[in-house]
Amino acid sequence: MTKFRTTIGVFVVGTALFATGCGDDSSSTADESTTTTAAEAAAIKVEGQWARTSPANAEHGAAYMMITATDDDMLTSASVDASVAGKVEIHETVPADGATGMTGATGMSGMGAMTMRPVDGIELPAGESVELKPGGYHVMLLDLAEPLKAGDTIEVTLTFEKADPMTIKVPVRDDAP
Ligand SMILES: [Cu+2]
Repeated sequence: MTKFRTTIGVFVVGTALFATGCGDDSSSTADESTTTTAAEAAAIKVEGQWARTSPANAEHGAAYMMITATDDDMLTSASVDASVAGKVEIHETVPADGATGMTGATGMSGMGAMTMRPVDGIELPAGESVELKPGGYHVMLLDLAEPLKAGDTIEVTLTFEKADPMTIKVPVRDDAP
């Protein structure tokens, strides 16, 4: 009887120590401070953010928004949780054949082939609203964990040259709001 109790006690203590040692596991629940009140004092304002739905099997997605900085700043990077996408880049969309000078071909500049490329960042001149939109700058979500679906909301963390990083909630939509 005594020996039995001792065994139980050791087992419980051992379990408690093990749990403490692993306190930094991934089961942390999202805190409830999800309102946007913290943004009031920030030097950066983000509006109209949305992410485009991906067709089934799409590996990549994009997020758009309007960013206004009170002081000159620069959007230098963005990130999302690994459960959303494996990698995030800041992209700009440019004509695929932008370097060629097709002089004289007026009126035919409509739907040329477009491509996109990573940029080091996006300049945010003081007081000026800079728009990330389809066909222009965007936050590129690479290697999506699963396709983006309308009604979903993803969290995107924006990093700036001067302002503090901020995490915004980005609704997934079929079209621009
Ligand atoms: Cu892109």
